[in-house]
Amino acid sequence: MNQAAYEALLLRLKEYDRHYHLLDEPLISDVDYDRLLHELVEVEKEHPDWIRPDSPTQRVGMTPESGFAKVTHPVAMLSLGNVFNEAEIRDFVHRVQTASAKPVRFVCELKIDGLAIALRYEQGRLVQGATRGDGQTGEEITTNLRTIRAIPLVLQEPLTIEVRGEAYMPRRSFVMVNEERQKAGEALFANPRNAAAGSLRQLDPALVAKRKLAFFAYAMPNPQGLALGQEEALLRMQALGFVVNPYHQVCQTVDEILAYIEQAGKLRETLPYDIDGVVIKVDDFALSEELGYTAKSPRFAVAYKFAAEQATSRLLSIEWGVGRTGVVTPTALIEPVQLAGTTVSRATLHNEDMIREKDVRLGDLVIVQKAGDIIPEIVGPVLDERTGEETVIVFPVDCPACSEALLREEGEAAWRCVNPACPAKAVESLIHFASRQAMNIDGLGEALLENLYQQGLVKTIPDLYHVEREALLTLDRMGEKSVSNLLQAIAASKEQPLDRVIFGLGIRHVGAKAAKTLAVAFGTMEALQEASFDALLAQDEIGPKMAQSIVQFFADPTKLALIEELRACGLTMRQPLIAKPMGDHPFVGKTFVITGTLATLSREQATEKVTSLGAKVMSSVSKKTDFVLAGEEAGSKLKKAQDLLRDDPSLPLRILSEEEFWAMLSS
Ligand code: 0OX
Repeated sequence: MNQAAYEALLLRLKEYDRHYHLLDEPLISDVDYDRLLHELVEVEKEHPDWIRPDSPTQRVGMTPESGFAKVTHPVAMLSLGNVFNEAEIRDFVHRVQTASAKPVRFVCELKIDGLAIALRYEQGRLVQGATRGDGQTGEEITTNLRTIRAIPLVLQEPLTIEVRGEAYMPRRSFVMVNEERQKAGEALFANPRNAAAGSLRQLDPALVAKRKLAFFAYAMPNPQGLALGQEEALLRMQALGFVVNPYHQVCQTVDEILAYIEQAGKLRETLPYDIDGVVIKVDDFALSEELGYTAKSPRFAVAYKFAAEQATSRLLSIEWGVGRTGVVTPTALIEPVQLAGTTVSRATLHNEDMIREKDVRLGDLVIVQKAGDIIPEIVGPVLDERTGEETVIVFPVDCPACSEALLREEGEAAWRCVNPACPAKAVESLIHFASRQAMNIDGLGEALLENLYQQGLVKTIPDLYHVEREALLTLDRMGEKSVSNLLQAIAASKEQPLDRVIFGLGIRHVGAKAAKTLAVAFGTMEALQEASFDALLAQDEIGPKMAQSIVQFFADPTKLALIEELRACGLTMRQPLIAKPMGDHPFVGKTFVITGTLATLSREQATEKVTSLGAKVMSSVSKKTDFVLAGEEAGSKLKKAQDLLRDDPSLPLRILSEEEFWAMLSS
C-alpha cells in the first residue's frame, strides 16, 4: 500500500466512525470495520512515519503507570440545580427573564445519563481529558477517552479550547458488556451509567476501547468569541468534529419548554442511550455570565429531572445498619424488582418514625421508588393487598453491631449507638475520612477499609498512616502495585488542606462546605479548637446547632488526642492562602480574564493563583472585567479589552503583561 492509499483508508475509517457515532447508522459491520482497522495497523507498523495523529490507531495509548493524575479545572465543573415540576421551571424562567431587558432565548437539550468530561485541545490536538471529580479537581483519563471514537483527536481547526460533554455507554454496548461479564462469572453493572463510569476507571485503555463508549459534546466553558450563545456553540462544536446530540431546541416561552419536555419523555424509550431529564440553558453567553453562579451551580441553566419511577415488590426483611455517627438505619430487603433499568433488592426506610408513619409491615407488598441518583426508597405499603399475615416491624433496642443499648435524643428521629468503641461506627468513620469529599485517598474504598479493620490492621484513623507494606501485601487482591499506589495515596493525603481534615473528622452537622468556612475563618486546627461558641456563631452559615456541636467535639479529650496523633503522623493541616488574610491585595474580589500563552505558568496555575486571592476568572472580557492577563499571541480578548479602553478610558480595566502580573501578585 502506498501513502495515498493509506490516507484514503484512514479517511474511509473516519467516515465510518462519523456514521456510527454521529448518525447512529453504521455503514459497515463491526467485523468489517475491525478488518479494515487491522489493515491500517499493519501499514502503520511498516511505515510509522506515515501515521497521522487522527488515525483511529492513535486511540489506544499507553497504560498509566499508577492510577490517574489529578487535574484542576480552570473553570469549575459545577453540577446543575434540579427542577421537578412546571412551577419550578416557571420560577427559573422568571428569574432569568428579570435579569434581561430583552426576551430570553433558552436552549433545551436532552440530559444524557453518563459522566461529565472536560476535554482540552491545544492547537487543535486533544491534549487532556478529565472527569468532573468534585467539580474543582478531576482525574486525568486522557488515554481512556482517546479510545472513544466520537471524541475527535484532532479538530477541524487548530484551536486551543476546552470542550465539555457527557461520556456514556449506549444501551447495546451495555447489554453486550453485561452478557460478557455474566459468561465470565463477573458482577453485572447495574446500569449503563455505572458501566461507563467503571469502564473509564479502567487502567488499561485497551479494555476501555472494548467497552464501546460514546460522547456528546454540550459546552464550551471558554468560548473565546467562537460562539456568542449555546445554540451557536453546539453548531460550532459539531463543525469542529464533535458529536452533538441532535435533539436540542431553542425555546422562548415556558410553554415551549414544557412541550419539549413532554416530547423528550416520549422519545426516552426509543433512544439508544439513557437520558434522565432535560437541561434548560440560557442561550446568550453574555447573559449567562451576568447571571453567574451560586456556590453549587450555575444560575443560567437547570436540569429538569423526569419523575421518579415506581415499582411494587414484597418486603422480605429489614437489615439494620450503623452509620458513622451511630445512627441506626433500616434498609428494606425486597424481592428483586426491575426499576428504571436496574434490579433493585434493597431500599431505604429512613428511620423508625418513617416506618411507623407509613405503617410498613414485613410481608407487605410495597411501592419502591427511585428518583435520579437517589438510593431507592420505600414509598409505602399497598394496603389493599394486605392479607393479615403481615407482621409489625420491631425496632432494635440494642446496637446491631456492638449490642450496647441505643439512645434516642429529644426531637430526633434517629436511634443512636453511643458506644465509642462500636466497630460499625469505627469502620464508617474510616470510610468517611478516606472518602472523596474528605481526604480523597484513592484506592481506599469501603470494602478495603472493612477488610483492614477486620484484620486488625487499621482500627483508628491514625493507624492508616502507620500501616505497613508487608501487612497490606497479605490481603486478598493486594499486589505490589496496588499496595505501592495505596501507600503513596495515604502519604499524599497528609498534605490535604485543613478543610478536608475538618470534614474528615466527622464532626456532627459539619458538612464539606461548613468545614471550608471554618478552615478559612480560623486558618489552623489550633485556632478552631480554641474557638468559642460565639466566635463560631459569628461566621457566615454557621448556626447554633453546628457551633454547639463543634465546641462539644473539641471538649472531648479523645478527639484532642486524635488530632495530636494526626499531627504526629505528619498531617500538615494547612489552608492555602485565600482572600481573607490577604484582604488588601489588589486582586481581592476582582474579575480576571486570562488570554494567550503564558511563558512562566499554565493558565490553570494562573487561575489558581488569582482565585486563591479571592478573584474570579471569567471567560470573556466585558466592562466589568478588572484585569486582562495577556500572554503571548493573545487574540480577540486582548483586542476587546483594548477597544473597551479606547472607547472609555475611565474604565477600571487594566491589561497586564505576565511580568506586571507577577509583580502585582507578590505585592
Ligand atoms: C447532559 C448535560 C449536562 C454546561 C453548562 C451548564 C451545565 N447530561 O446531557 N450538562 C450540560 O451543561 C452544563 N448539558 C447537558 N446536556
